[in-house]
Amino acid sequence: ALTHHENWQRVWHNPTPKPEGYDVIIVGGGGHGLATAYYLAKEHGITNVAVIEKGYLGGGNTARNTTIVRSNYLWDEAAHLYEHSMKLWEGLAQDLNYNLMFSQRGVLNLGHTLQDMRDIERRVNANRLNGIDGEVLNAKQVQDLVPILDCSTNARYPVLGASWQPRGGTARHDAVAWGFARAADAMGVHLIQQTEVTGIRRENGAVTGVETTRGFISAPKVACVTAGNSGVMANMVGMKLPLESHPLQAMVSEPVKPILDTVVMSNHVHGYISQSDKGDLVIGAGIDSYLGYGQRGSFPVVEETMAAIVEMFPIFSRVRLNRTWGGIVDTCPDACPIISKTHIKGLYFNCGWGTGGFKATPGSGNVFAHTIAKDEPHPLAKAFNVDRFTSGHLIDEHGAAGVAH
Ligand code: FAD
Ligand code: PYC
Repeated sequence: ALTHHENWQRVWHNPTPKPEGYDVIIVGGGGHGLATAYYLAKEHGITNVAVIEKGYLGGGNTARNTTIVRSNYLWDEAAHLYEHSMKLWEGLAQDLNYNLMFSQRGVLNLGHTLQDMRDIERRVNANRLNGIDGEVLNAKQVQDLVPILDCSTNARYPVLGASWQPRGGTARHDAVAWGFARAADAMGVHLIQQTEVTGIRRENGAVTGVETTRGFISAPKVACVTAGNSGVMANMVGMKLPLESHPLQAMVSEPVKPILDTVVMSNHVHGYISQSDKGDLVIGAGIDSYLGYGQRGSFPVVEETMAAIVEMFPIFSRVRLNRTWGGIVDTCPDACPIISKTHIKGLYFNCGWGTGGFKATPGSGNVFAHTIAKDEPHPLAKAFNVDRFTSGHLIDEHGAAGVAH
């Protein structure tokens, strides 16, 4: 059908890099990099910006995630950051004039043991004290919300209850990248695809630009937003970031009629599932435990994930799986991101979002743009400075991470 649609208007330009350079170069054209460019232009009036992407826009983890959006993190610092993002999500489609298919269908985090339920109660209480919506549900309330979930007492890991964030949900991941890209491009940002950054040039302790597969491009500020490749970027300037890069897999089934109208996550049995508007069951796995940069994972993890999903939803045992894929996630020791200046003047990192950064896309871009524009951390980003790994002020969010690692 597409063959008859010729001469479509480009949604963004395809510029060649400016010989005179830019005020800011953003390395990485995923959701976070594009959001950063958008807020730099929109909120700080900085439009002489290039986003340099080695592949295509949004082709990294942005296009590979299971699209779950929520803000129910335990500690104040993280809760405020993710809730800032949630508030931006709530107006983002209008702001970008782009249908992001943002759907606040609610997110359930299931509890299968007494300790799970204690942790859920603690986190929901903390969320409510921070003004974030959340409820503790018992097994009957969970069953009422999701009739097809096996809540029987003879399940191998019976459901004892759940946390419920009604404002949580899903969004169309590609649309998020495309919406930010189109809006940034319209304000003059250069989106430079198929161009890999291979080095970061410095003089007298300050950044002067980046080496790329299309030659040198100059800028006094370089911001790396490269997810699973952030360790590689840091190596270019002899820095070691406390990051591990792991494969994380997801999969979709064949499309089926509407059957699941909320998001169900279980860290204990370990699987999470929602249904896309197209009808596919969107299913996510735990990380593959080995380190690597290949955007694929191992088969046993797929098998274990399917076992977990069928354990919770016996009704899905005969649904056929259509596709599986992997992304490379950058995990930090405290399961929180790094949003930071560095000891090199003009060099910034935004990474370490690991298994959970999709939900943070607008908030991350918003606070990172401030950090770059003002050369000082946004108040919500302060606690996520890389210095916390030497000061010891870690923010342990392993309990709230959607994926155990
Ligand atoms: P990316 O989208 O990966 O963008 C980084 C970009 O940098 C890439 O496009 C890459 O090509 C580019 N790049 C790297 N090196 C270079 C270089 N040298 N030169 C130029 N460009 C370069 N999060 C949630 O909140 N909810 C979820 O449900 C969820 N599910 C997930 C499921 C899976 C399977 C995976 C893999 C991740 C999931 N996540 C989830 C995490 C989420 O996807 C990421 O945290 C988030 O998308 C990161 O966005 P980003 O823009 O930083 O990274
Ligand atoms: O962080 O909510 C999350 C998540 C869900 C699936 C992967 N990450």
